[in-house]
Amino acid sequence: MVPRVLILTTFLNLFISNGLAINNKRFPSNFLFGSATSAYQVEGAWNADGKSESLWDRYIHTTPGFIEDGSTGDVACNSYYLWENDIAILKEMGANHYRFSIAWTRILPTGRNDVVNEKGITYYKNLIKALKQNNIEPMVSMFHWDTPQALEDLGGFLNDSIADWYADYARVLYENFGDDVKYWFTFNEPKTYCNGGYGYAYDPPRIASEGLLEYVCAHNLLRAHAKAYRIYDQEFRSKQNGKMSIVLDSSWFGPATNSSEDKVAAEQAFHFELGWYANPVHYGDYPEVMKTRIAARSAAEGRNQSRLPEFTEEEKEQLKDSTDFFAVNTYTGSLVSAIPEPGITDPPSRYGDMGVNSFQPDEWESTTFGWFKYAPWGMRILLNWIKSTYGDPEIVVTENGYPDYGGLNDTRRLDYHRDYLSYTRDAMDQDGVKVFAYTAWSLMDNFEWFSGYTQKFGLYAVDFDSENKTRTAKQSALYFRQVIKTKCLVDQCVE
Ligand code: PNW
Repeated sequence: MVPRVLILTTFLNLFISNGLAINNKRFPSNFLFGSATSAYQVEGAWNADGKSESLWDRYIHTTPGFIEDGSTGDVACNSYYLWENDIAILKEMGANHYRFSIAWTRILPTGRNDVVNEKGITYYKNLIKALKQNNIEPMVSMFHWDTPQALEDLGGFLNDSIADWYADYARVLYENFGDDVKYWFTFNEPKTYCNGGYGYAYDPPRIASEGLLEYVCAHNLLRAHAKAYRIYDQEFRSKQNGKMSIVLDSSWFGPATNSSEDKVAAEQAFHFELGWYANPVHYGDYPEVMKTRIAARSAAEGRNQSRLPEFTEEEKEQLKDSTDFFAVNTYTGSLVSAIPEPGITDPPSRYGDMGVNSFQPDEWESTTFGWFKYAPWGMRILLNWIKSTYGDPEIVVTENGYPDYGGLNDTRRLDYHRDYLSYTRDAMDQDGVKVFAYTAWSLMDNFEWFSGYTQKFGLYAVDFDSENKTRTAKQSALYFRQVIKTKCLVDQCVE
């Protein structure tokens, strides 16, 4: 049961918002509101029923001090066993869709398609069927950072062959789940994955000699995406009628001043952060500014070729227009200023390549996360940038959410979702941006990567000490339920 006082404060909150006038125009009736999780963060059962080790399982079990509270995702929300409880809270909220991810290691324990693990298939089949029965549209991420360790042993995303391994995996997913899945995502947040997985800590001497391995990871991941997309297109789309995209994460970037230099700098930041992935999947290649800058800096470092890999003509063809809509995760933003050309460093850096300075002003409200300040007005900037740069695509916000240290009375999370939704509604209404879905990260508190269980993003709290990992609605969930029901952010909307 929901305490009365929570309900009361929820509604009082609708009127107060740090002076921001919340958009009172009702969302279109076919607009989708939903919530998201990912396999490693919620499932637990890390070695149950034929699942093999992922890179996260291996690293977390062998690297003390890696996670802030020394925890693991071994059990997490135990959703592998308690998925019906997840459906129950989605229903309670009235969610239109649920974005979750499939663990590659549950489906293909060797990483390759020589063995298909039927128990893994059954798990996701049950989940997908139950979602459909409850009118909750499954939005399925095929990969949310949990690479099979067997493939990581072969170099993971630094190995060109990952594109074929991934394509084989994708085919198994379409074959088994494709009849019921209308929204597919090949990858979640490649930028954050490639940086976290193959950034500086990975192998400094190798980075010094070969250049940034993040670029190599990105390159192979994009090749994998294109292959998976073409397989769907050629072999499955006509029967299954789904749509596919890749989930890209980006902050918004605004010029620090009105100077034309700072405006160019902000544009450059967008291209290096979002265009890096978005340009290839729309136009078949990296942004011009990345190609020129990295080539020039590579030459200045004395290399005889650019550190940014090149796509073959065939790959460019495959990549071009390889999404059916735009999927974006966003949490925060930065201001950007022009700076003198950064000096050449050894090893090279993405900061030097990007060649601008981005920062979050002190006066912006902080959250519990260092990288992340509360800056909702930028939602409109980000959505407009996507619209104008990528030919006015349909857009789904696949993640947006707010971290705190827990508690049911999560006023600031409620504000956050409402404020971001308000600017989303502004962008739709006033700028004609075609947003068709919004997904709150996360459905429930879960294993928050390096922060373990210290940082919470959930609309529902999870009692990790209880047998059933009891899920309880927070104030933000109650608000979200109201929004879903009324398609309205305030208590009275205009049509
Ligand atoms: C996303 N950053 O990751 C992920 O998709 C989720 O799995 C995660 O739980 C959520 O955001 C909250 O952290 C990001 O440092 C993590 O810029 C870090 C960054 C961006 C995205």
